[in-house]
Amino acid sequence: MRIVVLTGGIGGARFLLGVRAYAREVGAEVTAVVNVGDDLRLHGLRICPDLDSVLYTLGGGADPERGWGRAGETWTIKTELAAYGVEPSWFGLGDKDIATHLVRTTMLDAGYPLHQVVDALATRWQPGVRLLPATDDRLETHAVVSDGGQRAIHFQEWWVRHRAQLPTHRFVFVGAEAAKPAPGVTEAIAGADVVLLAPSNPVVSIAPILAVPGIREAVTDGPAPVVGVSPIIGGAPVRGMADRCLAVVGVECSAAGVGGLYGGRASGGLLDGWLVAEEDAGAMVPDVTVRAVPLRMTDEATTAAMVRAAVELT
Ligand code: GDP
Ligand code: FO1
Ligand code: CA
Repeated sequence: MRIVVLTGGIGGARFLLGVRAYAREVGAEVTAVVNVGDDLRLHGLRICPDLDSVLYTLGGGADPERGWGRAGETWTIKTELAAYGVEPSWFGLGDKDIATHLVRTTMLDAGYPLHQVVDALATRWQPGVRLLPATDDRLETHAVVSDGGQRAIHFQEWWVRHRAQLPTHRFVFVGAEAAKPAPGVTEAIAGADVVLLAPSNPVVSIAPILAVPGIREAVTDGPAPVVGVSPIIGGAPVRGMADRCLAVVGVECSAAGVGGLYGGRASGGLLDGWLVAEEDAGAMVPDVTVRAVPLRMTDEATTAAMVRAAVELT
């Protein structure tokens, strides 16, 4: 069996631990297509938060409390940069994490495409699943906000600096129209037995992947059933600020709201199946098979059971 997962960072990475465990049980191959809309350049370095969260989590090197960055991190460089008064002071890079950004930036500047850089980093972290960036091309999520006038700011400034609190009109995926799927992405989707949407942020993790021309079409027109997993339980995100992102796009923060945002495949959307938490049993999405199961990713076995339920929904 071949499983393709569309995923963001922390929520997606935890989900992939369960996908990998399930895949080992049944002998399946896993390809994860990872969001790059959060990426930015800082201090001359290219940072890929969602790719790194996935790589570190699957490789056993992620900080379990923060969910981003490395376990056992130190912050000498951050302190030194602050002593120089260098901005942005609101985005902290750890010393160990910086080694990853150095390797990546050196390779990119030497002309390697991002997917080859991911392969090189994966040689160390051995994630046990195939990792593909959604695109090798520049695709950056920006938020159009009002603070005096109307302007667009980078997603990280919106999320980390302003904690998603600014009055926000919309998100723009800068560069998306010209971006191409990274090599292997549409082929993996076309060859999949099931496509899973991780319980990632639908607005700023999954939507930027689908904004790459060709990816949404590969999913909707492909042979594989598509099953999503709700990141919203009992009307709230399990962590993070998906509620604020959903408000920007005018969608109710509920399992049914996010299911409706993705939409049923038979009605021009994406989903054949939608997994919601037991708390949300009874949630309905037109043209979609909805099932309620425990959706808290407390450990790998529970998460693998979620994945099994998702696969068996189709
Ligand atoms: P990010 O890119 O680091 O923000 O991570 P993702 O977009 O991949 O995932 C963020 C989402 O994961 C949030 O909206 C959370 O509600 C969701 N999430 C985190 N933990 C859990 C969990 O245990 N169960 C479910 N269903 N969703 C979760
Ligand atoms: N999140 C923060 O809240 N504060 C930070 O200083 C911060 C630094 C950071 C550095 C590298 C990295 O890969 C991720 C980092 N994050 C930080 C997390 C990240 O900005 C967001 O959680 C994600 O982009 C949302 O998916
Ligand atoms: Ca993200």
